[in-house]
Amino acid sequence: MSPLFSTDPPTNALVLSEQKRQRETLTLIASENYASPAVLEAAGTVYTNKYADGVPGHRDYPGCGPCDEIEELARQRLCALFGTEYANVQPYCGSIANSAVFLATLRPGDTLLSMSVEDGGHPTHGSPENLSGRLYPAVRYGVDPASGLIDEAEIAALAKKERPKMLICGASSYPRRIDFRAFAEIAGETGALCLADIAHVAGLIAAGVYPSPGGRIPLITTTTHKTLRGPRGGAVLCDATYAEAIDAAVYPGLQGGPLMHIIAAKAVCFAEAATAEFRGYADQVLTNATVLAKTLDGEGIGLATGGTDTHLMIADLEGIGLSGEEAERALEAAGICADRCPFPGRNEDYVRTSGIRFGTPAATSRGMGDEEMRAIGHLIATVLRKSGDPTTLAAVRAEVAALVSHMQRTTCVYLASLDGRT
Ligand code: DSN
Repeated sequence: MSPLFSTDPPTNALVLSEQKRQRETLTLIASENYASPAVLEAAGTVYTNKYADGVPGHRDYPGCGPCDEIEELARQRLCALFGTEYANVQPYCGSIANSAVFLATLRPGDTLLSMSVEDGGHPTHGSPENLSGRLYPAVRYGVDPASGLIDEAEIAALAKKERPKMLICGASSYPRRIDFRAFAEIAGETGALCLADIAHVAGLIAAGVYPSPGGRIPLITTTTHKTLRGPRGGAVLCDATYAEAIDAAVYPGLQGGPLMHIIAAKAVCFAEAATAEFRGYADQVLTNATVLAKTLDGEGIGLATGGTDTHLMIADLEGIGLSGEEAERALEAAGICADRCPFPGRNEDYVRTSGIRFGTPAATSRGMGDEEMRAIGHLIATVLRKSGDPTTLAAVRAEVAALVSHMQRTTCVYLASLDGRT
């Protein structure tokens, strides 16, 4: 009997219930993944008991020797992974990492130039509903409505006109490569600071299958749990000149004590991401996305930009006559988790969208490859076409359950780490 079961049966039951959900359904949410058993183990260690406010060597509490060492290890591994001079691994999440960069480098009223949420950007890049947009007025760029692509010439013209203090690149729903070199040049020509938020593609960059902003863009933020496949959390990477200001912005600027157990898990994640096995994984994430996109295309389902060269794609629901919410609900009923999103270039909000986002990082962690992606593409098409037919949804759910159970037995070590719990 586990300690959790004997102490708190209701919570234990809910953990098992989430484990069952994760095992029996297919996750195509582009920002989700499965942390490895080693990452989960590190996240559950006694480091959770320790206060270590400050940075290694300069803490506000005694007894921080092992904390200093584990944080230094994580920092150095992260710098090596992305080729940057400095890193702060304390941010609790990506939003805090972005806020730390703003706090370290901007004053309230300074303007941002960033991608609009409607076209795939992130709310913490200056949306009016987010603190970032309240403190730092944002001018937004989008994608070309016809091609769905970021238009660097348009951004250069906007930057020249608006003279923002900071230019941000990075997105939550953009299926193509971001030209970090072009963003660095625009920032250089217009005197703007440049921030690359690589939360979505960090694992792909670490594996060398996606271009890196390292060495070009002086301020980089990321999360650690998406393609990077670590614990939930954030980090800032930067040139050494920003190190002190970033540290002070994270603590005491925005946070209290760092989550040392999560920093330990980040250290494990950064070591895993430096392996040949991880490079193979990232390569397969991209192959799987291409195969899934081609299958959807073959089924007559349109995709933003016509496809993908990342881990994600955005399907167009307009021709099918479904809203994003309706598609999301039907897919969930069929055992497939994918999230609705505004279709780029249509100026939609989240109330009624005509896009749905599919990503392959989690499915690839379960050992799925080309064959499974083709099968999944056909199942998605069936669900979208017959979303109102409960019999079809139940039949697809059974097929999905069989597929994920097969993968579970044959390849996936990730969800297996929870086996044996009662
Ligand atoms: N919420 C994340 C996503 O789903 O893309 C971004 O932070």
